[in-house]
Parts: sequence; structure tokens; C-alpha cells
Amino acid sequence: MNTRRDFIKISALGLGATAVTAGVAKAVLGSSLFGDESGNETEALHRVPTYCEVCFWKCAAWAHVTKDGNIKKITGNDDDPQCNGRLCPRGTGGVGMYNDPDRLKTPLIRVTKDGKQTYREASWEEALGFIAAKMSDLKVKYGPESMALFMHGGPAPHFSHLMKAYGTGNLAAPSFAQCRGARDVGFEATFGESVSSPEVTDIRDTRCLVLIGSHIGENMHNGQVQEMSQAIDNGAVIITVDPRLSTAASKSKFWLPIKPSTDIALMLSWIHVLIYDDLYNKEYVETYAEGFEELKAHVKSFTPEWAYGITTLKPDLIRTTAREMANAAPSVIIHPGRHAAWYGDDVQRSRAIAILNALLGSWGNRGGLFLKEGIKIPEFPHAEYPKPAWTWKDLLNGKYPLANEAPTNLVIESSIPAEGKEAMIKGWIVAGTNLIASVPMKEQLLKAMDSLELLVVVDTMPMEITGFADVVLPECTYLERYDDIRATAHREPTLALRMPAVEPKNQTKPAWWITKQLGERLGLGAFYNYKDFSEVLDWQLKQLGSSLEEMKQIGVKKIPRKSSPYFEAGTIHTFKTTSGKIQLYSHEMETAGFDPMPVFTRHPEPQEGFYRLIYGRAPMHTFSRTANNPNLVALMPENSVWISPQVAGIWGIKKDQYVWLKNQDGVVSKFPVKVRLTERIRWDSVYIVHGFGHHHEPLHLANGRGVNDTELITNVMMDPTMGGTGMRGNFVTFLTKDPGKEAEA
Ligand SMILES: Nc1nc2c(c(=O)[nH]1)N[C@H]1C(S)=C(S)[C@@H](COP(=O)(O)OP(=O)(O)OC[C@H]3O[C@@H](n4cnc5c(=O)[nH]c(N)nc54)[C@H](O)[C@@H]3O)O[C@H]1N2
Ligand SMILES: Nc1nc2c(c(=O)[nH]1)N[C@H]1C(S)=C(S)[C@@H](COP(=O)(O)OP(=O)(O)OC[C@H]3O[C@@H](n4cnc5c(=O)[nH]c(N)nc54)[C@H](O)[C@@H]3O)O[C@H]1N2
Ligand code: SF4
Ligand SMILES: [Mo]
Repeated sequence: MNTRRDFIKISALGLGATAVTAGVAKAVLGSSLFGDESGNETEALHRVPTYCEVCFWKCAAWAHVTKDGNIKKITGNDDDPQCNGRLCPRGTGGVGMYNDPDRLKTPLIRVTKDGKQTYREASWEEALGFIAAKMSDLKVKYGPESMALFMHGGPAPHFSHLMKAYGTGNLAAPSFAQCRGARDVGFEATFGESVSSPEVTDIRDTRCLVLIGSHIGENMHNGQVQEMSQAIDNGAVIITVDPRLSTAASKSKFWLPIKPSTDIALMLSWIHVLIYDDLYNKEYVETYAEGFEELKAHVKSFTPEWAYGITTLKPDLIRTTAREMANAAPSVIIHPGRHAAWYGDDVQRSRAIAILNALLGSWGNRGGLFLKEGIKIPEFPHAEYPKPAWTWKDLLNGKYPLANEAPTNLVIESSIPAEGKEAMIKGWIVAGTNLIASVPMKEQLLKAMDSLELLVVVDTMPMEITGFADVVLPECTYLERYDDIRATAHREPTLALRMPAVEPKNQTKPAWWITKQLGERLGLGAFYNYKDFSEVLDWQLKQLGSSLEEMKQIGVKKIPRKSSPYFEAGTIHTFKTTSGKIQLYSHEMETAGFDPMPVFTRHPEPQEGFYRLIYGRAPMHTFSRTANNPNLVALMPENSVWISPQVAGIWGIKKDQYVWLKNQDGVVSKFPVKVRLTERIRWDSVYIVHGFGHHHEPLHLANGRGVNDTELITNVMMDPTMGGTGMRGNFVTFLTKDPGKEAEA
């Protein structure tokens, strides 16, 4: 069995990456690559609590530190329900983030030297002074609303606080329009609330789990992977709908290799079967839902035979899987997924998923979707935020009425001057997001950045986005800092502490310090009534019946629930919708001018010689952020393009050959990508893992390795309801010769 120790040994020996990769893929759902706490330590280590920042699952962990201040390893905290004491390969490899020699080391300021732009190193004093002066200037010239923040992860709450104190409400994160936004809006319209993060999926006790695209196992959301593996051991039926035989599909009783972009048709026919074959949960629907008769009439003609012609899935298979769900109900989960920005009708697809869960009675039942109970962290006393004169909502002009967070692309668009009109947004702070890799429509992004009067980037690494900044601020890694308390609503709510395990390397600083310094220079001292962030944490923890001292010892504190995670006999639950009931028919969507019930729309298909570009995750990497992490590069140095052997035959493409990808708009990938020939993908699609193909020399390990999906996503299918950027309507063909050389010839 592989253990965490084997994992380190493997990387240290530098074994062939493909061998390791295949092993990992096989091992993942058997959890054998998770770290464990076994093994004999000879060296005295002390352990410091943290939570992982390698992805947004935020597993609580211990950093084990040697006497001379080196981080020896990171392990999971046993008391954390998000990880149960075991980290995923990325979490274990998180120490590579700290050790990466390519890290940003000092603040940098853009200067022109001999007619050429370059960066020069600056002191914090100078860099912060420069930014504060510029922000004060923008405030006077255009108002504080002219500043926007793009954020993700640990630094986000610190910078949000600064920006609200400064007076702007233009705060955007790729986790909305590029990720879970459509899902959340769809569930809110149906159940009155979102499924949260970590999702409220009670996978541990489920009898049937339906995955629509969600590729748990490659999508390494730790607790979910563990619970899915447990559910499989307990005999749960897994049904996976994916054009690709994902790791999850390979563990499933039923794999439905759907024609991409047709999922809504499948779901409408499942709804049809549940209703017309009398398989739905009548009592639940009568008690909790409204709009059933309308739904019944709506799906009347959506038979499995109808869906077959669209999805290529046999009617028998559609009926059998609907029956499997009904047999397991209410301990059944139609997984809401997470990255929902697919085809631009993503809120409608999420609504269909929500409706299926409602018909089966899974919300509020064991093995379905449990009821969350959160913990509110009290706000440390500060002055009242000023009210912005306008926010991103005023930029919508009637578009995206259901957007309840700022869509990144809207803020980007609003930073570009229109004909004869000044742009509304003039300055950006970008903290913890590599917009170049995460947001599609690069042309628009470049134009916006070119128009700005100030662009500040706060990152740990010299990622592509840093190359566009006026000032780059180096944040220290999560292992070197305090951050906000992690408060999660799980079956059992928990608090988790992140504190510095070691001193920050070089001149790097934590976000709490950077924002406090900027705040004070901007005259916002009344928002920073403390010297050190530990005072804030201690004050907050004491309000919650703990203390910093206690949390330093235990890392994670479970807070007993006040209510049951499941419906209790004899009581009727009130949903958070306006009517208190589940909306099978959505009046909210109707009022906003959209279909009140999900409708299937045909999406463009590849032209001859082109294949749909689909993308996803690999267990050893997170987006673009780990592509230079030495520990994880050792496990997977580049991505490959999955091509079916049938297609490769037509093109004369061989296994392991490198090809360039060219999309429908003539965009050619910057670098070539290795071919993986596999029956595990439909002939009409190709698949790549997102996050590779970096083009930035300071990233010594990542630069030039693999292909970047984002640069090939030039056609974006906007979700008209909330501004999500559907990214799966792009098609590629293969170039077997170096297009650069061809151009020269
Ligand atoms: N290791 C690792 N894990 C991660 C992350 C990471 O970077 N690395 N990121 C995390 C984050 S923030 C997110 S949002 C999640 C995303 O993870 P998920 O929400 O699970 O992923 P999706 O991007 O929705 O789905 C990817 C899958 O959809 C399939 N697919 C493509 N087109 C279609 C289609 O038309 N229909 C269907 N049914 N399937 C299709 C692909 O083959 C692939 O298997 O992963 C999380 N987990
Ligand atoms: N083409 C394509 N685009 C996608 C996706 C996709 O699958 N394909 N997935 C989408 C999804 S689901 C999501 S959630 C988003 C994710 O989008 P992002 O969060 O932008 O993802 P990353 O590319 O990991 O960029 C994270 C950045 O934060 C930096 N960073 C890491 N740790 C820290 C820290 O502690 N402090 C600071 N200041 N910076 C830090 C990293 O170096 C990196 O530059 O991308 C979306 N965009
Ligand atoms: S799932 Fe893995 S990378 Fe994500 S927080 Fe947990 S250990 Fe870290
Ligand atoms: Mo995401």
C-alpha cells in the first residue's frame, strides 16, 4: 500500500511520472494515497495547527516542524470532518508551496529602464506608499467605487474588508461566474438556499449517488472522496453521467456516456419516468413542493425515447437508472456538482438537478442532502463601512437579474472605456487569483488591464497575472501566517485555526498585515483596532466559548448542533423560499423573464474534423496554482490530451506523440501536448486537465509544460440569468507539425 511516506519516497526518487499517475488514478478511490499518521518518528517535531490552502476544501491539518524551524510534513487533523485525519496528495504536497524556490520574494514596482518596462525590487514602505497614494488619488478623481477587487482563497476576506472600508462594493471572485454560481442560483430558486461548500451531500449514508459530470476522485474534494469510497463499500449504487470514463465512472454500477451538452434532456426524461411511472416520493412532494401539476404537464412528452435521440443513451438505461434512484429514495443524492459553468443554460441544468432531488425527497433526509447549521463568527469591532454610491449591480443594465455575486466578466468589461465614455472602473487589486488562467476571453481581459490606472497583484508565486501589475506584493504562504477562522457548516459544525508554523520567508507578509498597513495609509485606522491579527482571533474565539490558546492546542473544535441535520418525525420543515415550499415551478425565474421550468436547448456541435474540448481536474493538482509546486510536479509534470483511438486512427496520431490544438476561431495552443490514446473518452470530444500550459519564465518547473485550456476557450456561452461563463462550447482540431516552424517556412 502507498502511504504518505511512499509518496515522498516516490517523488524523491523521481520515478517515471506516468507510472505514478496511473497508480494514483487507481488508488484514489481506495484512498490509499491519502496521508496517514503512522510511522516512527525519530526526530522531535512540534505540531502547529493550520488548514490547507491548496484547494478550497480547507482541510484542517498539522504542520510538523523541526527544532530548527523546518516543516517536515503536513498531516490531517483527526477531528476534522472535512478530512478525517487524512490529506489528499495535494495537501500533503502543500509544503512544496513553502519551499518553492520560484516564490515571490520582495515587493516589485514596474519601471521603465532604457525604454523597456521591467520590475525593480522595492521596500514594503515604498510599495505600500505608492499604492495608497494612487488609491487616494483615484478616490478623489472618480470616487472609491472606481476600485475593484478580484479575490480567491485566504487573502479574500482581508482584502474585502479593506475595500469595503475604502468605500467600494465591487468585489468579484472566479468562484461565482466561472464555478459554482449557476449551481447556487439554481438551488436557491428551488430550495431557497444553496448547497454550500463543503456541500451538504450526505454521501456517507447514501444508497444511491448520481454524478452528473462531477468527477469525484479526480475532483479531490477530500471528505467527499472518502465518503464515496465508504458508500461504495456499503453497497451504494453509483450512477455517473460523463462523456468520459472518469475515475468515478469506473467505480460506478452505471456509466452513462452522454453526448456532451445534452444533460438537461436526460434529466427531463428522468423526471418524466419518476412521475409517469409513479416512482416519485408522493408524500414528500405533497407536503413540501409546489408546482407539481405544472411540472407533470411540462415533462409529458420527454420520454426516454425522446431523450435517446438527443443524448445517445438507450431508453432502457434511462428507465433502469431512474428506478435505481427511486429504490434508494430518500437516501439518494443527485450531486449538485460544483464547477457548473458549462453551456450557458447552467442555472436551468442545476434547477433540473434540484427538482430531481425534490421528487425523490432527498433534501432533509439521511443519505440525501442534510440540513446545514453554521456558526457565525462575530465581527471584530470596527467603524461602520461607508455606503458606496454605486456597485456592480448598477452596471448590469438589466442583464443577469439573478446574479447575487459580482460576475468577474462584468467587472472586467466595465474596466474598458466605451466609445466616448470613460470606464467606470479604474483600478484593481487582484489577490489570490490568476485571472489569466481562470477567466476566459483573454482579449477582453488584456484590454481591461491595459486601460487601468492602477493594478496591484498580491500572490505567493510569479504567476502570469503578476506580469501585468504596476505593483506586485508577495504574500507569505498559508504555512507562515494567521488567517480568518475557518467556520464550516457540516453535519457537525467546526471551527479551525490557521497560524504560522514558521517565519515568513524572504520579505513576504501575510494579507492581514498588508491590508492593515494599506488601511492605515489610507486614513482607515478606525477599521484596524488591533496590533496583531492574533488579537482579533482571540477576541472572536472567546465570544464563541474558546480561545486562541485552546485552538493552538487542538486546531479544530466541534460545536454541538442545536438542531438535527435531518427532518424529524412530526415536524414540518419550512424552506427558505418566499412560499416556504420547494419551487418545482419557479415564480422567481418567471418574474425575471426566464423559463420557470427547465427546458432543453440544443447547443452548437463540432464541425467536421473538430472535437469538443472538455476539461477537468487531476488528483495531484489544483488549477494553475500547483503547476510549479516541486512535490506535485514530481507526481504529474504536464497534462495530456485524451483522444479516442478511433479518432487518432483517422489522424494518424500515435500514443505519446505531441500535438498542437487549434480551436474553431483559429487559436493555436502555445505549446504542444502529449497524446493519451484511450477508449475512456467519446469519439466526439477530447479532454484535458485544466491548469497547465503556463507561459511565464519565472515559473521554472511549469513554464512550457502542457496545454492551457483557457487560451482555447474563446467562445463563451453566457448564462443570461446570472452571468456565468459557459466554457464547453469550444472545439479543437489537431496540428501534428509545429505551427511556429510552418509559419517561418
Ligand atoms: N484535484 C483537484 N480537485 C479539485 C480542484 C482542483 O483544482 N484539483 N478544484 C475544485 C473546484 S474549485 C471545483 S469547482 C471542482 C470541479 O469539479 P466538478 O464539479 O466535479 O467538475 P466539473 O468541471 O463540473 O466536471 C468535470 C467532468 O465533467 C465531464 N463533462 C464534460 N462535459 C460534460 C457534459 O456535457 N456532460 C456531463 N455529464 N459531463 C461532462 C468531464 O469529462 C469531467 O469528468 O473540483 C474541485 N476539486
Ligand atoms: N479554463 C478553465 N477555467 C477555469 C476552470 C477550468 O476548469 N477551466 N475552473 C474554474 C474554477 S472551478 C475556479 S474555482 C477558478 C479558480 O480560479 P483561481 O482561484 O484563480 O485559480 P488558480 O489558477 O489556482 O489561481 C490562484 C492564484 O492564487 C495564488 N495563490 C495561491 N495561494 C495563495 C495565497 O496564499 N495568497 C495569495 N495572495 N495568493 C495565492 C496562486 O499562485 C495563483 O496565482 O477557475 C475557474 N476557471
Ligand atoms: S482536499 Fe487536499 S488540497 Fe484540498 S484542502 Fe484538503 S488536503 Fe488540501
Ligand atoms: Mo471551482
